[in-house]
Amino acid sequence: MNGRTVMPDGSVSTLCRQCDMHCGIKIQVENGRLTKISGDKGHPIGRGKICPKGTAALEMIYHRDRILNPLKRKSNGRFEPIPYDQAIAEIARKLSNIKAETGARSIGAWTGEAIGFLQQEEYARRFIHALGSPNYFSAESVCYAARHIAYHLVQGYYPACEDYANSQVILIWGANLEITHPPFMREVLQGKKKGAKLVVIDPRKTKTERHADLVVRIIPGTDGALVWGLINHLIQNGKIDTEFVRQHTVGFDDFRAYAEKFDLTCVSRETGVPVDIISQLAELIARNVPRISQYVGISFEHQVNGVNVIRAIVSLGNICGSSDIPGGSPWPEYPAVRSLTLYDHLPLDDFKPIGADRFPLLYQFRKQCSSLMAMDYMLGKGDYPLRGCIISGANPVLTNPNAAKVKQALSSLDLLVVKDLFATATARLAHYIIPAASFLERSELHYYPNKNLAALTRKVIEFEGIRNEYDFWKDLADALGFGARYFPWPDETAVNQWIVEGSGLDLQALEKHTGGIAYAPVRRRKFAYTPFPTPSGKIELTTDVTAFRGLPPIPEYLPPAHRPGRESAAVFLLATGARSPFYYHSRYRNIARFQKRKPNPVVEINTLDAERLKLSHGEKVRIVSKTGELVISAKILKADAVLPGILQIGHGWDQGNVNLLTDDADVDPISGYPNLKHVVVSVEKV
Ligand SMILES: Nc1nc2c(c(=O)[nH]1)N[C@H]1C(S)=C(S)[C@@H](COP(=O)(O)OP(=O)(O)OC[C@H]3O[C@@H](n4cnc5c(=O)[nH]c(N)nc54)[C@H](O)[C@@H]3O)O[C@H]1N2
Ligand SMILES: Nc1nc2c(c(=O)[nH]1)N[C@H]1C(S)=C(S)[C@@H](COP(=O)(O)OP(=O)(O)OC[C@H]3O[C@@H](n4cnc5c(=O)[nH]c(N)nc54)[C@H](O)[C@@H]3O)O[C@H]1N2
Ligand code: SF4
Ligand SMILES: [Mo]
Repeated sequence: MNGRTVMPDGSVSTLCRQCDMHCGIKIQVENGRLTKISGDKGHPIGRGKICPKGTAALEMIYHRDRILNPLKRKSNGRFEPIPYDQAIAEIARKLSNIKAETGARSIGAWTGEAIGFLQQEEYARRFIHALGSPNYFSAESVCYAARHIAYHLVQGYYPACEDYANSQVILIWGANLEITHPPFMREVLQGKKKGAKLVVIDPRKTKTERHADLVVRIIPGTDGALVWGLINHLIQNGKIDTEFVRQHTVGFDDFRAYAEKFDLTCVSRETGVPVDIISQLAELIARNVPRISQYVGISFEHQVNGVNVIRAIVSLGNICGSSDIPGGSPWPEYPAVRSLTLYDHLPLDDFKPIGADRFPLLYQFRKQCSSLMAMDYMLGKGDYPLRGCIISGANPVLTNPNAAKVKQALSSLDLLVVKDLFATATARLAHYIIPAASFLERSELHYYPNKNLAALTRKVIEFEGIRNEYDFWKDLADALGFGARYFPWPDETAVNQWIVEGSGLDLQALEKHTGGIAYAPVRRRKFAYTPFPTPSGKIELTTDVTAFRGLPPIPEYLPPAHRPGRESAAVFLLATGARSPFYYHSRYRNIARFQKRKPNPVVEINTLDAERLKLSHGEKVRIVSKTGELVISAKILKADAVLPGILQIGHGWDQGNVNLLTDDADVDPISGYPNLKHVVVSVEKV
């Protein structure tokens, strides 16, 4: 391995970017090698703790399977190394041809979670936009944007992390923070130490549940009924913050009238949650208003009425008066840094961004094109052809729904370029694979908006010939003739300098203080002197924005189309993608010590269901959905670990891709997000 450290020997402080939490870490440099990684005790995020994924960073960068040379696929399907400059020249020529033949919008750029949501993705957006195409795709077609839309519809902002540490009741809706967001979980436990009660609402037992004071084992897809039941109970018992509601909300009369349908008995019938548990929960909230904080998990984005359920949950917090108060849901502030995107300079909205017609809010709020619809455009079923795509830091063959279609669509492209550290399932379909630089090979700005801190990840190592994200997009722009105009900065440090210029942030200071520098004092109750950033300036308990879908102003509850146990005994509801502590989507499957712990994908099934199917632990089952089928080993769970009739399979496995079963057409009408949590399947023993 030809890595060369760019720091002197000793201990270097920086941020972990093995996931989006950005915990502080320390890396030991010895004789030009990175030898050890550990948590940075002095950093406010992580406080010296590091999770299994974080510990794998060095194994990942020095991995023997890492791609160190650009590769080109030959007509016989094999890949062979080619010089980087030649690869860039060939890719640029092919992009020019596509642009000349069918227009720039026939080309898309796509980034994944590994790239993050700030400047790394902005390079891709800037490039594709400068080329003349509006088609930027990302993992945000299946993650985060739907929740962003929901929060924005109600209150105009997303509270990056609620104030769990000072809360009195913490509600975790369909999420497993202990595994998925360890630093948030630590704040939850801090809150618990000070007396907060923790409620976990999930059809399945999770690690997070171990800390719960109240567990709500709910029928999947019925959370909307529970939220409305709680809203009704609080209103009926006069437990809401009437003054806040009067001054700062719109739509309350209709909101209250709709809630009246949800008395606790009917909610219990709908959700399968015993009345006494619902009453305990309602009373717990009522006693502790307004210091209520909540976390809404990915399970809501991955269901067909997800945006509206999240809107109802956010509204619950708001009528309790927990917006932007200590112990509630903070309204975050961001530094006044510059954006690298070109939306204000080069409007391309008239070029029909893919998905902007069907899912206008995804485009309006996040400037995201629909990656699900991109597949149709690649297959010639769109308004115009999508013929070229550059993917960086994503693995859609394993992470997008309807994997067989994704594979077919990507294989049909005239040009597919994938920039990755490894020859992933997606990279293997590419015409060119470009080696990627990991987070330890670049420097980027990061913000912790719940603490008003800005921080910088530091470049600690470089590998000969591997270009980082900025350099790659700049090289391509140079080859296409628009580099000087749109990518004028010589390197990443110059970009960072440009981003912070005029914001009051100082790059050298950030470099020194990896624990972050405050960009503004933390202020709460901003609504007392600033209107909420919604059209009315108030919390919108009702909105006309969803009328484009023929939806009413209230975020109504929609009973799920299928319920476990209601149909034939062979029909199950499959939840996909519950996170494992070792893996991050498709990542880290090649880390040997993780493989030993969790070598294969499994389907989790309740022992009562297993008995009915005469199934033993480890036996193979065939799972069939409307979209496809999968043969997979069974892992039998205790009767109380999951509701009967519900299955769970993790995503990201090459040798058992659960997205062969998920459907790209079964979507939330507001966000366009796929149903990945409640897939109807049948099961048989093989
Ligand atoms: N280790 C690790 N950490 C990660 C990731 C990873 O891959 N690995 N991925 C990161 C990313 S990008 C994301 S989006 C987050 C996701 O983070 P979380 O939102 O915490 O995701 P999950 O762990 O899948 O937890 C979802 C839970 O929802 C439950 N659930 C399913 N359907 C329903 C329902 O109808 N109602 C309710 N109430 N619950 C339901 C499931 O049983 C499951 O326990 O994790 C992030 N962190
Ligand atoms: N069935 C089902 N599918 C799901 C989900 C689910 O719950 N169920 N969850 C969805 C969610 S929430 C998300 S966020 C998506 C995530 O979807 P993706 O973003 O496609 O997921 P990853 O597997 O994390 O892909 C990251 C890729 O980037 C590479 N990589 C790592 N570091 C770098 C880097 O520094 N630079 C570059 N260029 N590449 C790098 C990795 O090797 C990996 O191949 O998956 C979604 N898919
Ligand atoms: S939670 Fe783990 S992977 Fe994520 S930043 Fe922290 S140490 Fe790294
Ligand atoms: Mo995600």
